Amino acid sequence: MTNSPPPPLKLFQFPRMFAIPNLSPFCCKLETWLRIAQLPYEVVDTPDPRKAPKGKLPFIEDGSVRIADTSIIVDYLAKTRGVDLDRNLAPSQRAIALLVQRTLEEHYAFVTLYTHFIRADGWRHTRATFDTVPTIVRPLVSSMVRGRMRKILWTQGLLRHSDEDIIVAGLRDWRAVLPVMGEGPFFFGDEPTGIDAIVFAALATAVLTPIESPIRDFLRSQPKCVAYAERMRDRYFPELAVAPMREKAPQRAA
Ligand SMILES: N[C@@H](CCC(=O)N[C@@H](CS)C(=O)NCC(=O)O)C(=O)O
Repeated sequence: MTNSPPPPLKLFQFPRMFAIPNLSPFCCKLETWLRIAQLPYEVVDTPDPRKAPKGKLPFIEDGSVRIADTSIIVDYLAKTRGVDLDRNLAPSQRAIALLVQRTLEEHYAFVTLYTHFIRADGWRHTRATFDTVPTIVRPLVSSMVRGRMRKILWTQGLLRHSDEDIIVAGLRDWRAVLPVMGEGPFFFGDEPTGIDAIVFAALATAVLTPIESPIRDFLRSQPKCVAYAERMRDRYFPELAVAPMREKAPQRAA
């Protein structure tokens, strides 16, 4: 009797847009983690998160089991597939990784929601997410989703602050994360670990998309950030690699 390999995991996430794995940092994180871990998966495009087990994307299906929340999924895959991307980290590195994760997922992710969905500069680009919705209902659907994001941000608290204060808070996150990030190629040096999926996801939606914000401007002014994001994308998502973005068109020789 031969043991056949388990069927590939199904990854339910928002459809891709722009030249990044996913505009949602959590979907981008999980798909990047799966690629670093070299676990086979199939993507199921899921534009509406309301039917997800916890009402949020991404989630995975493993045979008859559905699991939601990226951190819980990573723990599940560590147990069931024996993959631990952090196995070689020292206790102090594990502590740094958790602090960076909390900064980016429990605070900065809300700033991203704000810059992408609420600020006019960002929304101008993000609204293209709804281009696949039939034209007749598109304005209704996009304003419903934007309204839901506004409600999430108000309940969370961020939206009670001024635009300037929210931007300052987001910049502060990066000013805390960047000094603990190594010079590469990965966050902790030569080997990728779980935190790379998280940092790449947070950076990609800012520096590798056209979605404007003062935070994007700051991150794009840091050569380390752009190089890291492009390197991660080229390595794990070669199908999405494009020519490096330039802030200004190259000058012609006189
Ligand atoms: N803690 C969750 C967060 C997932 C999450 O916030 N997903 C967002 C997209 S980035 C979502 O589905 N939002 C839709 C909504 O709240 O309506 C995880 O790690 O998976």
